[in-house]
Amino acid sequence: MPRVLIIDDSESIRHRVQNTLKEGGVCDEFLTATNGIEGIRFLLEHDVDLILCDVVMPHIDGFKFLNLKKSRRQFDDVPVIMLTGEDDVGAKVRGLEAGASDYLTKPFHEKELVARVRVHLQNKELRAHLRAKNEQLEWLARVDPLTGVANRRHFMESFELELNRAIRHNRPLGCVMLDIDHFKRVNDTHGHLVGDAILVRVARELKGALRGHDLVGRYGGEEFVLVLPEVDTHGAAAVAERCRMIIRESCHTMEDGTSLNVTVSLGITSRLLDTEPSVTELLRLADDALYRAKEAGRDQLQLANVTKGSSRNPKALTARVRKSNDPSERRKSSPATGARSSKAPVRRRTTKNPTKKKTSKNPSGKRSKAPASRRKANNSKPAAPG
Ligand code: GH3
Ligand code: MG
Ligand code: MG
Repeated sequence: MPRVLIIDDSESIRHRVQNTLKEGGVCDEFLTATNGIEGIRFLLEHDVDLILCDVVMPHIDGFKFLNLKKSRRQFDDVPVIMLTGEDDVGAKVRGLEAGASDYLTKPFHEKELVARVRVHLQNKELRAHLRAKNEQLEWLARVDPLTGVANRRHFMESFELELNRAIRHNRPLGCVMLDIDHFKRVNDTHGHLVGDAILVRVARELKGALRGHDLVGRYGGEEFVLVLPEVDTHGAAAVAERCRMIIRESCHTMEDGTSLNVTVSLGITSRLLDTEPSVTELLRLADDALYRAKEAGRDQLQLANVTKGSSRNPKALTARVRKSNDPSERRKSSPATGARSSKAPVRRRTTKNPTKKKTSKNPSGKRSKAPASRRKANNSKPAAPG
């Protein structure tokens, strides 16, 4: 049952209001205060669903009470019905303008009091319901419902914000693109429900392996992207390697008790200091590196080939993206970081089946055209049931 706060300096009115509402069956819990200050104190100390407030009171009157209540946002949703004198139109208008939801003329009619209180309590409940629904919708608009990580749209927005921040403060920003190896086989062999459970587990492991301010987004069906603020390529490779090992070593136990492991391939890049890459460029670099990791045998990470150049012109960056001859970049590809340098000749991306268009996936698993995508590499290993 809702709780009502009655603020009135007249004891007889407080009693009458209380008895009327009790008999009317709209509420059975009451707090009574004799002035605005006492009323605010009760409001701070208790959960209150509705307030009935006299206008003329000693010390803090009804208007001052409304102003005090307005200064605390947490009370915005608690409706106030002002109790005004019969012909005091000015007080009614002033009360409504100061935030009251309604007014009731004294001496009030009992049925009217009950009816108005009931309506305002219902409205309050409806607003609370709407707010909860809105929060749920906002959550759904941001989160991938299967895995609980950011969906692609929200992830891209957050990535953009992080990249702008990194450029503004000239800080590094790591970016890792990760794709589960031979995931189609997992689905084909064990069914989509097992596939879904693996996706959930991989997402959980990624979140667990990262810091609170790192971003994880579901970029496609079985593709995730990590954005790592304050992390350079070397640091991103270390994070990626940790994720690779965690995922590779954890088992999914199936209904029959057997366990299933999956591996992932990862492409790593970062925003180099004094450059202004776009989100699309970083994703493309990470995607290219991921493609090389697939080609080189999967279950590994590869670093993007990128060097610094003039940073202002975004078109210039495309030209700057070339195979790095910088030995330090090559060092980063050494086994010490977990990355294997690909011995395979660098192939231009061509489809095995020329009719199969280059696409990437959305979280529903359906393919859609997108800038970052890759072909399947030739050297396939089965997802090892173990
Ligand atoms: P590769 O190692 O080259 O990445 O091979 P792959 O089999 O992982 O890649 P491919 O692109 O051939 O297949 C990806 C599969 O992921 C196909 C698709 O049905 C599956 N998939 C995408 N989204 C979902 C999902 O939400 N749930 C499940 N169970 N499967 C999904
Ligand atoms: Mg894929
Ligand atoms: Mg895959």
